[in-house]
Parts: sequence; structure tokens; C-alpha cells
Amino acid sequence: MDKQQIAEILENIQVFLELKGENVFRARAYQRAARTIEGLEEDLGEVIKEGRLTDLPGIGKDLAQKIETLYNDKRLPFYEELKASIPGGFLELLEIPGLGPKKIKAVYDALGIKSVTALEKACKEGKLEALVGFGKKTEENILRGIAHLAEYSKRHLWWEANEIAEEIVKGLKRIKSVTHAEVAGSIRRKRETIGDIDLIVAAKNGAHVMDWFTSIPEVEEVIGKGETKSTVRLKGGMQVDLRLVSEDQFYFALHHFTGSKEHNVMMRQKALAMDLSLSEWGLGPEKGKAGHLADKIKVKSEEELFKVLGLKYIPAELREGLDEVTVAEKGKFPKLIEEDDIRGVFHNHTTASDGRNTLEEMARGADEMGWEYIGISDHSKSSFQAGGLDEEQLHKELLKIQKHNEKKLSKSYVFTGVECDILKNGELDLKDSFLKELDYVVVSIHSVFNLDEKEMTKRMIKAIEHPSATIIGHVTGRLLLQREGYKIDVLKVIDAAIANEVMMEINANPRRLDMDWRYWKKAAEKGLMCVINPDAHNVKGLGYYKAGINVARKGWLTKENVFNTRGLKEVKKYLFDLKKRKGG
Ligand code: DGT
Ligand code: CA
Ligand code: CA
Ligand code: ZN
Repeated sequence: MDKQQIAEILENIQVFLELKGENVFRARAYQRAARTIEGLEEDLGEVIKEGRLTDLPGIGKDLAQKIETLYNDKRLPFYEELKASIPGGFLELLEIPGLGPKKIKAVYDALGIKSVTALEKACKEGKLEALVGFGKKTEENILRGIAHLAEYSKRHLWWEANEIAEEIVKGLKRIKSVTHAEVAGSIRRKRETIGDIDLIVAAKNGAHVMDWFTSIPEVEEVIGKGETKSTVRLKGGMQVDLRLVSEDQFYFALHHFTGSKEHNVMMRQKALAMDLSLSEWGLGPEKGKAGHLADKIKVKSEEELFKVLGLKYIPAELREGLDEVTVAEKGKFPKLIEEDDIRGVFHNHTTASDGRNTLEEMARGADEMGWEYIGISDHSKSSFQAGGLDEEQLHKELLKIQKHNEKKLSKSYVFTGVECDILKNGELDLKDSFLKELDYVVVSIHSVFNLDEKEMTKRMIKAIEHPSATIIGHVTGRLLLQREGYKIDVLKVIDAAIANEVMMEINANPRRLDMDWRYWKKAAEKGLMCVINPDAHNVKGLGYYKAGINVARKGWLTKENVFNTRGLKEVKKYLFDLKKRKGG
């Protein structure tokens, strides 16, 4: 642990002790020690080795011992116990800019407040003014701090965070002394939204890596810069943690900081059952047993790490602390779908409705992707805000597509479809006689979001039962970080889809990722067929299918679970037979 990290922990101890109402002088001693360590010009390791810690100002025997433990073991049981004794709400309150432990304790003692929400409410009701040492100004400051907190703690879409993370990793890999550089955390697990970016690096010249990282042009603020960890905030508000580890530690750190926390807990338990202790530092005999930390096990990859514990490799997307470790023990992992498995996509828009590229441009875009087919599904007339088309206009588009295919204007074959609105009563927005002419129909809800769950579910199921319905579009209508989905019983919808041979899309627009990954494993086991659709409104949007692959992998889906991994001939035949079967 470096000076900065040790100082940070000492400072936290001071804060936690004050929160607990401990002797103020005892608490302040930690703060003083933190400053001493942080400002130390000598090498801390040397000072410790020579037993000179107690020579430093403000550091007695007890503190010296704690600092030594932090330096050598990289942890301090006293600190961990102390932190664990602080209610989670207090830790949240501490994040509010300008609100210190003394005020938090005062507010708790007087009003019993221990959460941000409760504090906000109390401020708005003017309850803090009455307390000694508080005033109207304090209330205003706290409210401003809370607003700031919300702004800064904003999460980000995976797509955007990943783009940035990949750029930084590319830059790191160009540095000569860097031997390993990988993205970890929720980005690597392909979560739908991202709190912060986590990077793990091993390098021969660590100082140079930190200098480079903290001075890239996108950095707005260096929040911390140390020998082993630096944190920056980028111009868009995104926060990035970079951890520097030794070569031997790399894969343990990569695994640990990939998480999730829940997965890590299960992995540690698995190790313990083998009398081993697993952490970001390595894998070795459990503490207390012979040779702790002395004879660590070395691994050259994450695969090896899992293997040492008798486990099959667990893809990062599955590390959510569900049953992945148990499945890995039995060694029966499915082969998850990959980007290259996709042979075409179905939900796409053109300039005929609210898309930005023409039919021809979209089809050529599909060629560029190396696909065999692309489906065009412009909006239907109720979606007037999106330039929705009526039967007559759609029929013209259909003729255009037929001509396009005849003339072979693109290598990829174009399927005729529509994204048909589901009306409030569950009926479809277009005449049956017209829907029958199309190769497929995506059914979606775009209006009247305020029905209760029962009504909304009924509405969706009625649409699913329509003989022309082929694919359910964005099942909950959620917009990540913007709007909750409408209320709908997704499990009932899944059952109805299976019963009616309707497929469910993974809408791969990075803001939708709908149906959510959490439903897919069970749904696919039951027999729900998946289609990964980019919902592209221009050629570039076709690339969103990759975000859909993330969702599918997190949902344990294989190539067989996803319809658009099939080749053109098979898809044509399936859609044709389906229509005949359903009399659509
Ligand atoms: P995020 O950033 O909120 O989208 O989610 P993560 O998963 O990237 O979380 P983050 O950045 O706080 O930490 C990265 C990983 O480090 C996390 O997935 C697991 C590991 N980790 C962090 N803190 C702890 C902890 O207190 N206990 C355990 N077991 N693991 C932790
Ligand atoms: Ca993170
Ligand atoms: Ca982090
Ligand atoms: Zn839509």
C-alpha cells in the first residue's frame, strides 16, 4: 500500500471515530498521522524497516504499528471492523460535499436522520434550522450538496463508457513498459449501466504510467494520484480508476476488480473450502496455516486461476454471483453466443419513417457487416411523431424492397417487415389483410404508457395472439437512465410468446437493452426464441447489435437460442412455414 492509500485510510478512521462519537482527541490523532504520512518525503518502506516511524511527528507506538500493518499486509482488521460498524446510510451521507462527520452525528442525534433522502426532506421542511450550529444557510448548502451528489453519481451507458475505456487501454498498451492492461469492473461484465471505469495495469515503469494516465487530454480533474492507484474524472463526468499491480498479481487483481462483489464472495468461499485464501493479491494457503503469503500460487491467465480452484472458466459476463460457480464446478457451461454468429437483423428503420438512411444504404450497410440479410421495419401510422406509414405507403415500400431484391442491389437479401404499433386495446395498427403480405411483423408499444400492470399485460398478450405477430419489440419500453419501463408482467408475456410462437427481441439500442438480461436464462430454457435487433435508425446504428450480444451472453444464451444466427435459407423457410402454420 502506498503513502496516499494509507493516509486515506487513516483519515477515514478519524471520520468514522467522530461519527461514533468517540473521543475527539483520539480521532484527531489519526488525521494528524494521515497528514504526516502523506507529506513524508522519504521512502515509507525504508522508514518502517529502520523502525523510525515513531520519530515522525504525531505518530506513537500504536499508530506506528497500524501503519506498518497497512504497509505490509495491505489491510488493517481494526479499520475493517470499524467500517463495518458504520451504518450504510452514514457512508452515503459522508459523500455529500461539505457535510462532515460532526454535522452528520449532530443531525442523527437530534432527528434520527441516517439517509440522504431523510436529510433532504428535513432540509426542505426547515427542521435543521432549529439545531445548534445550523442555520438556513447550512440547509441550503446541504441541499446544493445533495443535488451535486446526484449529478456526480450519475451512471453511464455501457456503450459510451466502453468506447472511452477501450481508447485508454489502447493508449496504455502503446506504452513500452506496460506488459498488461485490461478493462475490469462492470464494463467487463457488460452491465447495462456503468458507475465508473476500472483499469488494471502491470508495468515495469509504474510512475510513467501514472504520469501518462493523469495527463491525458480528456482528464478534467485528478482526484487521486498514487503509486498503485490513481483516479481521474473525465470531461464528460465519467470517473476512471487505474490500479497498478505486479506481474504476479495481475490476473488475481483482474479477477477481483472485474467482480461482481457477489461473485467474489462465492469464489473466496470456494477457495476456503480448499484451505486456500483468494484475494486481489493472490491465492495461497489460508491465513494461520503454514506459509501464509509466502508460497503463493502463480497463474498466467484467468483460465488458470479458475482451474486451480477446480472450476471451468467463467466468462466475465456471467460473474454476477448467481449460480455460475456451481455450474463451473460441474464443468457444464454452455458455449455462449458470439458477435460473429449473427447473420442478419430484423428491426431497422429507413428514411421512409424516422430513419436517416435509405433502404439501399441500410442494405449496403448490412453487406458491410458481412450479413446475409436485413429486415426493414418502419413505423406504422399511429406513430405519427416518428413518421409512421399507413397501409398504402407501406405497400409502396414493400414493392421497392421486392424490386431491390430482384435487381440484387445489395448482396444481402432484404426482408419486408413493419414495426406495428399495439393500440391501447391490444389491437394492431394495420389491417390484417396488409400484415399478411409482409415477411414478418414486430409488434411494439409506443403510446399510452400509463395503464396499470394488468391492463398493459393484457394489451401486450392480445397483440401476441394476433396471427401476424412475429417478434415483440422492446418489451418494457424502458430508456436507461431516462425513463422506467411501463408496468408489465414480463413473465406472463414470456409464456404467451412461447405459446403463440412469437419471438422476443433483445433491442440492442444501448439505451434500451430490452428485454433485460435477467430474464433470458429461464425464458430460453422454457423455449422462448430470441432475436437480437439493433433498432437501427441509420447505418451506424447497425453496430448496436454488439450491445445485444452482451445482453444475450449475460442471459446465458447460445447461438441456438437466437433466431438471427441462422442462415438466409433457413430463415426464409422458417418465416414462410410460420405464416402458414398460424394462418396469418
Ligand atoms: P459500477 O462501477 O458501479 O458499475 O460497478 P463495479 O462492479 O465496476 O464496481 P466497482 O467499480 O465499485 O468495483 C469494481 C470491482 O471491484 C467490483 O465489481 C468487485 C470489486 N470490489 C470492489 N469493492 C469490493 C468490496 O468491498 N468487496 C469485494 N468482494 N469486492 C469489491
Ligand atoms: Ca466500476
Ligand atoms: Ca471503481
Ligand atoms: Zn420502437
